[in-house]
Formats: sequence, C-alpha cells, structure tokens
Amino acid sequence: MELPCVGDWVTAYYYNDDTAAIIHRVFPRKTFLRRKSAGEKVDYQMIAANIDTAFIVQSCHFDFNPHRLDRYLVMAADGHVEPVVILTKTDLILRDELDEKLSIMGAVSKARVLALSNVTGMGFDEFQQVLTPGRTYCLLGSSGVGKTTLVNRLIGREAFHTKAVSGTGEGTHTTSRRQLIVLSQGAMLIDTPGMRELGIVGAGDGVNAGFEEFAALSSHCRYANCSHEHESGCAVRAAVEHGELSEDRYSSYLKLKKESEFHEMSYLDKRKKDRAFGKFLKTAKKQMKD
Ligand SMILES: Nc1nc2c(ncn2[C@@H]2O[C@H](COP(=O)(O)OP(=O)(O)O)[C@@H](O)[C@H]2O)c(=O)[nH]1
Ligand SMILES: [Mg+2]
Ligand SMILES: [Zn+2]
Repeated sequence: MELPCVGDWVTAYYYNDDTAAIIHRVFPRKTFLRRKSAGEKVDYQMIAANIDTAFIVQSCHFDFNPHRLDRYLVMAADGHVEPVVILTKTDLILRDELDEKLSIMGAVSKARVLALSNVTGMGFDEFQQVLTPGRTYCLLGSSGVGKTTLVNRLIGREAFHTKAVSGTGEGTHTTSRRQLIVLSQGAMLIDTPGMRELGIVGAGDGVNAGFEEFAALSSHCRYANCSHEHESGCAVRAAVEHGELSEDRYSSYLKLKKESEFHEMSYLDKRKKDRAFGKFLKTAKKQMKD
C-alpha cells in the first residue's frame, strides 16, 4: 500500500533526458480506492489514489446488480471517495425498464445516478457536465460495461489526447494497467480494468458509510457494539421487521460487514506474523554474526 499507484502525487528526479525518473517521495493520500487482493492471500491492493469521485459503472443489460453496487459503494466510502452511479447501454432496454432500474439504484444509495448510451449518445452531455476541471475521477466496474468506450468518446473530440492515449498502447498492454488521462477541459480521469473479485476491507467505517440508514439506526440499538443479528433491543432488526428497511439490503449489509471484518482480522493477523518473522530473521542474523 505504501508503493506509488496511479493518482499519487510524488516528488521525482528525472534523468537520462527525462526518459526515466526516480520517485523520492509519495505524498499522503487524501482519498483512495483499495480492495482485498484477489485470491486467498489477505492483502490490500491499491486501485487509485486521490480520487474525488468514483464512477461506479454498471450496464443496464447483463451486468445490472444492486448487490455489486453495494460493494463498490462500501469501497468508495472506505476511501472517502464520492460515488456516482452510471448505468450504461440504455440503448439495449426499453424506457420502462430503465425507469425501473433507476429506481432500484436510487433505493440502494443516495448517490447520484446517471444513465447513458455510448451508442446513441443519450445522457452523454449530462455525464460531461459532471466532470469538473481540477477534479480527479475514476471509472470502476466489471469488464465489458463500456468504461473504455466512454473514455474514448470523451477524448475522441480532442486529437491530442487520443494520440497520447493510443501512443502508450491503452488497451493493448496488460489488463492491470491503469492510467490517468488529463482531459482538455481540465478534469482528470482514470480508467480501470474490470475487477472480477471485489473483496472489501476496512471493517466498520466503510460498510457503515455505504449503508448510511443502518448506521443511523445503530445509535438506537440497546448495545453500542450491537451486531444487529440476535441482540435484544436492536433497532436495525426492528426496522427490518416493521418493513422500514428491506430484508434484502439487511442481508447484504450483514454479509459485507462480516466479510470486511474477516479480511481486516486476517490482515492484522498476517501483519503480526510477518513482524514476528521479521524479528526472528533479525535475531538469527545477529546470532550468526556474533
Ligand atoms: N449497446 C451498447 N454497447 C456498448 C455501449 N458502451 C460500450 N458498448 C460495447 O460494450 C463492449 C465493451 O466495452 P468496453 O468499453 O471495452 O468495456 P469496459 O471493459 O468496461 O472498458 C464493446 O463492444 C462496446 O462497443 C453502449 O452504451 N451500448
Ligand atoms: Mg476497458
Ligand atoms: Zn442492532
């Protein structure tokens, strides 16, 4: 996590006619997006730093999934990044279906929801108006939802940036590549490859911020450390029973909270073990020297 990632501000020393540079210092991050690294290993992986707004992109078609949106919202909240939801490929569904999907997304979060089509151009102007000069944006979402197409559409009008992007082989390099693009109007945008696994970390804060209505109710639970599962006097469960909170969102909340706590615990545990092992090596080396 300490290593520089896309979006970081650094001090660097250029050499070899500015073809290479050494990074001396990474400045503290204002915000960040991170996930649990893929696979069994418990570790964080930085996705981007100093992002003002994350565009959480889902397609209206196959990719539409409110539970996945929950995950991204928790991830954004964990890193203090403002979320904006974008539904793409509106050309593939009927207006009625779109309205229904918009209201489902609206119920999941208070975040702004935009709908657009890269094919017809519907919603594109509204999207462009969101982009503010000097602010940094990051596109998040599954592979194939139209993130890169959207970026190309944005820079397509500006030959200079198109060249800059294609010149570095965007899309042809490894899929783990992340690049910050400066739009001519002054906003900065980072495209990311699709993430198949989105393990969340950061127990507590991120999940609570992603599920604001639960956090607000928690303060009315009888016990301060209420898990909202079986304790008596639980305000969250009461709200679910009275139909004020959806059953579905409640189970999503518990699931993400547990997962997040589990990852956080394993991570801290691993750090402890790593430190212990480091100490062991140091002592062993010293003994050998002696
Ligand atoms: N019908 C439709 N297809 C789209 C739209 N946006 C992107 N696509 C197509 O979806 C596919 C994946 O797009 P891409 O930008 O690579 O997705 P990414 O993986 O999120 O970057 C491509 O074949 C695009 O042409 C859209 O708004 N409508
Ligand atoms: Mg892409
Ligand atoms: Zn409770």
